[in-house]
Amino acid sequence: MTEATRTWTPTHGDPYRGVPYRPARIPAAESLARAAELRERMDERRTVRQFSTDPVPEQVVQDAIACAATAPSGAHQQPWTFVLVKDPEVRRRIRAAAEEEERVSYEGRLGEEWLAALRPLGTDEVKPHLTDAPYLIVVFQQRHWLGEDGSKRKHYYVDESVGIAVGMLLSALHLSGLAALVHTPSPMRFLQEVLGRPANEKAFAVIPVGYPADKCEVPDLIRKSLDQVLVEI
Ligand code: IYR
Repeated sequence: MTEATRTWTPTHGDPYRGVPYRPARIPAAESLARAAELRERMDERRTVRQFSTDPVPEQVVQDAIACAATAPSGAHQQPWTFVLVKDPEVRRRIRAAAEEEERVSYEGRLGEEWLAALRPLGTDEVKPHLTDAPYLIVVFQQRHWLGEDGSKRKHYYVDESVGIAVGMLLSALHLSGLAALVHTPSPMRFLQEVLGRPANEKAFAVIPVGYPADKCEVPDLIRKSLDQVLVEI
């Protein structure tokens, strides 16, 4: 019998209550096959900066956000809000504000060392992806819980929690056949204003989502090999 759907409500100081967790064990051979397949598919993911304006099924994006929202989080506080921006006019406003900030950044605010690090990526202050991609997912981190009565409660490991959720979002989008880009305009304060988010939320990233443009190009990058990132002891 399936348990009736229960709705999350803010809790604090409740006693521990355990429930059985008995996922079926996958046979080793099946596990190996799945892992090898997943490794190959994940290696095909590329950050895309040239998007097609073609529409994508909204349900795919909604499902990917639902996947992201299953991420583990500090004290299970789930300190994230995903704003799905579909309105072209709002995307235009975000692009205009982001490009204004980026212009200042690329004209010197970043500094020579940072600009040199970015050179192989070919990025600049022009951000057509913010209006070409049919969706923007703007991820906000909730620095603390804000009750309707204005009461606050501290959130723990917010950066880590939201970072993990964004990783899961990118994986879900990629495995569902969509391209994405983690864009971090700096400063990002304007996003809170444009999207009317409450004071306890801080923008974490803007993620354009869609299909790559027909003429999409990506930088010729090389990933570190497994032995360059894995230390076995
Ligand atoms: N936020 C700027 C600059 C930028 C910074 C890093 I670190 C990147 O990996 C890519 C870009 C921009 O979006 O262009």
